[in-house]
Amino acid sequence: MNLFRTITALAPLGLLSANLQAGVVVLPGETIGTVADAWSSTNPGQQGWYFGDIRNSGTVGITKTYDRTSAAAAAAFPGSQGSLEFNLTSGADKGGLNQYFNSSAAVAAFPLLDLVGAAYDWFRSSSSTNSAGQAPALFFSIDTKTADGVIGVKYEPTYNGFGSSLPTDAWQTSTITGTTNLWSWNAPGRSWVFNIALQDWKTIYPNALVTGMGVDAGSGWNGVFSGAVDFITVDRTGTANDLFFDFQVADAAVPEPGTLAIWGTFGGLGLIAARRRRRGA
Ligand SMILES: [Ca+2]
Ligand SMILES: [Ca+2]
Repeated sequence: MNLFRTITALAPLGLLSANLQAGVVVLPGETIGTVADAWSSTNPGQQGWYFGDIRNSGTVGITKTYDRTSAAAAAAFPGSQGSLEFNLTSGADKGGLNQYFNSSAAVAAFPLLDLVGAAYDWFRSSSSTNSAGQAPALFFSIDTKTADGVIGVKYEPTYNGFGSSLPTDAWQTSTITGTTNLWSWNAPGRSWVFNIALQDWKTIYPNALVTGMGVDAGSGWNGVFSGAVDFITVDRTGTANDLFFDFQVADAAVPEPGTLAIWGTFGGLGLIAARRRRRGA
């Protein structure tokens, strides 16, 4: 777990960036999108991601503890493993991985109306002692372009068919579509409402821009949580603008900070379908 502590210790963004960028690999073999989206091929960096809102003893890092490796990653980098691991020691802990979409970022802000959906895989270890309905969530930051300002909307499995006792010790896929509920913690007049779907937010804020996204866990949770996230997909209008991120440690050797890798690349929704086909096989 030295790697984990190292990542935690890098919390000041500058250090984190420097170390992550040193080992970044752009995952070849998957579909690269339009030129506008192909930033990863010329500016691999950390793919726009940064660790955010890590509180108290919470730790978040790209580790091999809960491996999730796409077929393309396995083919391109034999032996590589990894996912984004979360470890929270108490209800006061929190941790996340975020990125902003803006004109200077890896991905530019885009109209909410162009957000078709998203998907991510998450893992809850049975060693977790927090509420059985809690797992890492996926959220979007939205500039409403109204007096309501910037809000956040969040997907949580428990509010979308996974119930109050989530599966443990096995990777799960959550898929967000137009009818998926996304709750907001700060939308004026609509916060802490759990039945507002993505398509409803588009109706409420038709001129809004999606200005960022992230995955997070904790804050207000009780007990210990151990789990992970991987395979984040964002489905945008058209087939060339979709995003896919596979968090990997670059090689099979014990990694040092300089070898940390975060892989991001772009593919169509075919990736989701392909994954499902493979799982179903
Ligand atoms: Ca699409
Ligand atoms: Ca991975």
